[in-house]
Amino acid sequence: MYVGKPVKRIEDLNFIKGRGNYVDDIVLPNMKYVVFVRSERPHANFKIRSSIPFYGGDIVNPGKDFPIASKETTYVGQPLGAIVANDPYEAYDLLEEVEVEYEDLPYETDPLKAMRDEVKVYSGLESNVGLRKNFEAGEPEKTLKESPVVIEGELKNQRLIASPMETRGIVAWFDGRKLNVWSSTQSAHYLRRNLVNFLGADVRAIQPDVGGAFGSKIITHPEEYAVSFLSTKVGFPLKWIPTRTEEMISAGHGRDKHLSYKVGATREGIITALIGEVVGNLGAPYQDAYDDESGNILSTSRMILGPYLIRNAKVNALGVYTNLVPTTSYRGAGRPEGTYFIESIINELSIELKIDQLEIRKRNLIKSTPYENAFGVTYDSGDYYELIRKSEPYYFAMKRKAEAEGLCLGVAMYVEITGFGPWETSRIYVKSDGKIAVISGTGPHGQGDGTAFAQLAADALEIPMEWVEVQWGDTSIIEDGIGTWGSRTVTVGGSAVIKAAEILKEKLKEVGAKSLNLDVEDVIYENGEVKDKREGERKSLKFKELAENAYKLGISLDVTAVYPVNKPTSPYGIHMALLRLDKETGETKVEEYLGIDDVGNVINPLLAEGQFQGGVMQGISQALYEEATIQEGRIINSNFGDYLLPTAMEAPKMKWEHFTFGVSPHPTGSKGIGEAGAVVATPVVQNALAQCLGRRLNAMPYHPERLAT
Ligand code: MCN
Repeated sequence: MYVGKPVKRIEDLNFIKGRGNYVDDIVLPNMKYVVFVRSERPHANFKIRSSIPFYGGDIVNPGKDFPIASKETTYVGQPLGAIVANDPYEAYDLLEEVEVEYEDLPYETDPLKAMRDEVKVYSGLESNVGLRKNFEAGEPEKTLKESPVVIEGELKNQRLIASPMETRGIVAWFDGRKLNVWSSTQSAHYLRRNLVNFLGADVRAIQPDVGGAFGSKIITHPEEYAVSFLSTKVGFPLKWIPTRTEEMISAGHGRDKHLSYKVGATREGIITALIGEVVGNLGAPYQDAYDDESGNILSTSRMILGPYLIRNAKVNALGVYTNLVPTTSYRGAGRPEGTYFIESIINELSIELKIDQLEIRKRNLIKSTPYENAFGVTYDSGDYYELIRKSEPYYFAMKRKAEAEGLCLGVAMYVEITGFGPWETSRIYVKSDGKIAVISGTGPHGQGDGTAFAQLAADALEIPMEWVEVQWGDTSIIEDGIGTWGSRTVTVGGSAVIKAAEILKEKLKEVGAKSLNLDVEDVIYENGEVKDKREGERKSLKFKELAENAYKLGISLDVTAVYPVNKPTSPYGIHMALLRLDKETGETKVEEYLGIDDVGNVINPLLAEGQFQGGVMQGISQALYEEATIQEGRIINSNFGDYLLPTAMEAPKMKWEHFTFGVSPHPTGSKGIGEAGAVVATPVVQNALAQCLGRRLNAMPYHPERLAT
């Protein structure tokens, strides 16, 4: 059995040996380079004057401002058109040949102001409010009025810039019949579908190695549409790779949500009512970024109830267009914001009512699972009290240490939803020499799911892992697929692998039975062999013989499984940290961090713990370091000198514990962990600071100047 073991990543050897193959490594004969002219104004009408061939919106998308703006620009960094050059250096030099004449229009970057509709962020909009949905359950107004304790306030979850090591990038080559694209994407299949719709051409999309994404490479960005379109026109391959600053001002941003709230409670700290308004900054209108009903803002609003028994609640959710880069999914996509909001609120109650942080959470916890929260989200399985019980020894030890050493202790719980559908695919085929190819419709890009797929396939087929070769990220090797996001890959993609392996086993039995001149009912599949199961019989065929015979018998060992998914599954956990705060200078350092998660079956603890650590670092970073700083409609810290990312120096000592009180209904029994750390670590850190300072905190990131006394 491989599942459950800390098997080392099979993906890494190539990278260690410097054999990674990223988009920028792809060089095709006669390839030329694209660079984009970008808006320097947040909102303006514009005209282009160019002494060289210029491909603007009138060519790429005539009569529309999307994906390339043709008349009206709506954010700084928006692509206004492209030029083509022989090499990247020439391309940037040639930018000088293009002049943009702007006629400025009023702009708005603050969603709370934009929602008043005094300034239209794009002239084609009826209203800047692009999304409005209300969630209500029980009697929130009445209960709030009757509550002995009422707290109210505002919380801001700032705008973040996903900062994968590799920027986006695309190579596009139209070979006369088909468009071939290589893109740094989270899903080759999703990209292919979008390009087919946009161009009406046959498309093969390939995801080479990808140096991280964190959600920012799900949507098809304007540049990907434009370069693909141009390659069908110019007759040679095109490459586009943005600079880091271009990436930071034009790839989809994350978070940027605001909550105003009123919460009622008893004097014992039990929440009786929650009324809130969630306002999400959509940024400039860009359909691809947020046409999904289950998107970020709704997810925040529905998950704001956390793992707590809150039955009287009302949340108005609004998505507001502004003159900033569109926001899109960023690790957690709505669940971190919901968790941040409720965990900040419960922390405030703990400070106000002087109730211990763990105790107040315990008092509010849901009683049992499955549980449907007041806004209709199902928490499928688990034991939330048992989790608290397991966490108590750790918590009290950390509390003693905090008191003894003058450290700040922060706690937060979370429940989230992962493993989204609607389906996923896996294809498995066996070559005549017995080697097995496992292909997934997903698109991992750093998480290590390839290793997990090999473990799952090897276990399901009862064979050594070394026989399995895992592939993904090419629309020509599997009929279709969804992709990697929403911590779905091992649970949904892995379940598709198991399903394909089960289908394959039936085929192998058929081959074995025919080879042994038996009925299928007379054979069993065991340890990679087909055996005669009748009493006293010993005849069997090894895997390699089965593979060879299949070809001779004219039986294909090439199967594809589609695994449908109706409902997400719900991991949950409790995290805590010890933080050192210098009250005089405001300097902070998270010293110790502990996460206790229930993510169902853990397929590979090494991979899962790696995700825990990475996610936690991103969560800590949101609390302490990162923020897209906006001045006069533009982002002024669009480089790694000014936009603070954590390094290994900022990483605390981390410990991860996991328990399986609830398995998911999928064949893997797993729940996702790819986002959990980023979902919960942010409030853990803010809560530690607030507990130490004894006051409410609501505006991250806590750079020293915001904390210094
Ligand atoms: N795993 C496991 N047991 C479980 C759950 C997960 O062993 N019960 C392992 C899996 O085998 C896999 C990893 O943990 O190796 C994450 O699996 P999963 O929770 O299914 O999440 P995904 O693979 O779908 O990853 C998506 C998630 C998201 S949404 C973002 S954003 C994110 C993240 O993963 N972006 C990342 N982690 C990232 N890690 C890297 N290096 N780069 C990114 O861009």
